[in-house]
Amino acid sequence: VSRRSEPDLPAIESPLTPALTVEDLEAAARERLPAMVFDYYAGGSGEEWTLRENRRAYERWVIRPRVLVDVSNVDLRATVLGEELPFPILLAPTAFQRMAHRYGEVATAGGAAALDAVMVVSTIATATLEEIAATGVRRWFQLYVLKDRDLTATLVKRAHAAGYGAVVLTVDTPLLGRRLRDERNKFSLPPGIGLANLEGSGLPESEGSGLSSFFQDRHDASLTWDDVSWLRSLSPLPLVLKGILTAEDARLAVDIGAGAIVVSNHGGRQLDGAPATLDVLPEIVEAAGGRTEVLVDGGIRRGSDVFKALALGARAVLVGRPYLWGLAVNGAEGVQQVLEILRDDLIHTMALAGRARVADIDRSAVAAAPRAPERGDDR
Ligand code: FNR
Ligand code: LAC
Repeated sequence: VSRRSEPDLPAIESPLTPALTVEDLEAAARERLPAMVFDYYAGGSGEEWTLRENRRAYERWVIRPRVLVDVSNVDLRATVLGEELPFPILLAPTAFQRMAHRYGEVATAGGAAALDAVMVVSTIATATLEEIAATGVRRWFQLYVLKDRDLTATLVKRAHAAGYGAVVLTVDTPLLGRRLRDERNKFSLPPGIGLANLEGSGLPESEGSGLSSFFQDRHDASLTWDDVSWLRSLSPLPLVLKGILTAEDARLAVDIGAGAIVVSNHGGRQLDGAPATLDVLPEIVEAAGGRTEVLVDGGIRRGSDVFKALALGARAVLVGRPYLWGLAVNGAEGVQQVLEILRDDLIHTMALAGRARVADIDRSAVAAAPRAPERGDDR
C-alpha cells in the first residue's frame, strides 16, 4: 500500500490512541490510503460547495435542551419500512469498498451486522450480492438502472432472491458529477478489483475518470418517472428513491407509491450548487405529509447531527464516508466502531437534551442558530 507523504499531516495514529470521533478515523484513513483512493472517497463535484454546505448546515441549528427529564434509559429504536432498527442510522451505499480494505463490502457487512444495522449495497460493489448476504447483515440493494435493462432486471431479481429488503433507486445520477479530483488522478480501479455484480469487469479505459466513462457508457440517462412501474414489476420489494431535493419531486414520489425517500445530494458528489440536505429536509417532510417515509444523508458526522436531522423530520439518517474511514483503518471492527461512535454520541446528546426516546425529538428540540454578527451590524 502506498502511503501519502505530506509533511503537514499528523503521524499515523498509534493503536494505543483510541479514535473518539469520525474525524479521528478520517485522519487515520487518509494516512493509510493511496491518494487516488482517498480523493475518490472524500471528494465532491465541481468546486465542492455542496459538499461543504452539507456540513455547514448543521452549524445553523442549535439544540434546545429540556431539563429534569428522566433520561436514565435512552431508547434509540426507530421503525423504517416497517422494520424496527436498534438505532436510526443506516449505512448509505458506497461503491468500490475493496479499495479501502481487502474484504471490502463483506467486512462492512460484518461491522453492520454486529450492531444489527441496515447496510445499503451499491450496484457497483466489489463483492457479490450473494457474498454480502451470506454475512447475515440486514440489507437493502441500491440500484443504478443500466442501458441494458435485462441486466438491470437480473440484478433486482438477484437482490430479492438473496434476501435484500428494499430496492433503493438512486435518482440523482443520470450522469456522474464532475469530480475534478478523479479527473486529475485519472481514477481507475486497482488491479484485481472489479464490478463484482456486473460481469466482474473493471472500469473502461479513460483519459480522465474511469468511473465517469462507466456512467457514460453503461448508465441509462433516459430514465424517467414513467419507468418506475417497470421497476416495481420486477420484484415485490419496497421502493426507496434516493436523491430527492425538492417538494415537487417528493410529491411525485408519493404518487408513484415509494415506500421511502432519501433526501440526498449524493454527499456533494453530483450537482454542485445543490442545497445542503438539512436545509431542504423540512419542505420535503411537509410535502411527503406522512405518506412516504423521509430519510436524509449528507455530512452527518456526530450524534448532534443525527439529533438535528430527526428534529427536522427525518425518520432515520444514512452515513457514507464515516464508515469508509472505519473500514480503511480497521475493517469490520472499524465499521462497527464508527457506528458505535455515532450511536453513543446520539445517546449522549439525547440524554443531555432531555429526550429519552426518538419520538421525543420533535421540532421544538431545535432552533435556528443566532446569526454571526457581520461587519457593519453595530452601526
Ligand atoms: C457514494 N454514494 C453513492 N450513492 C449511491 O446511490 N450509489 C453509490 O454507488 C454511491 N457510491 C458512493 C461512493 C462514495 C465514495 C461516496 C462518498 C458516496 C453516495 C452515498 O450513498 C451518500 O449519499 C453520501 O455518501 C452521504 O454523504 P456522507 O455521509 O458521505 O457525507
Ligand atoms: C459515486 C457513485 C458511484 O458517488 O455513486 O462515486
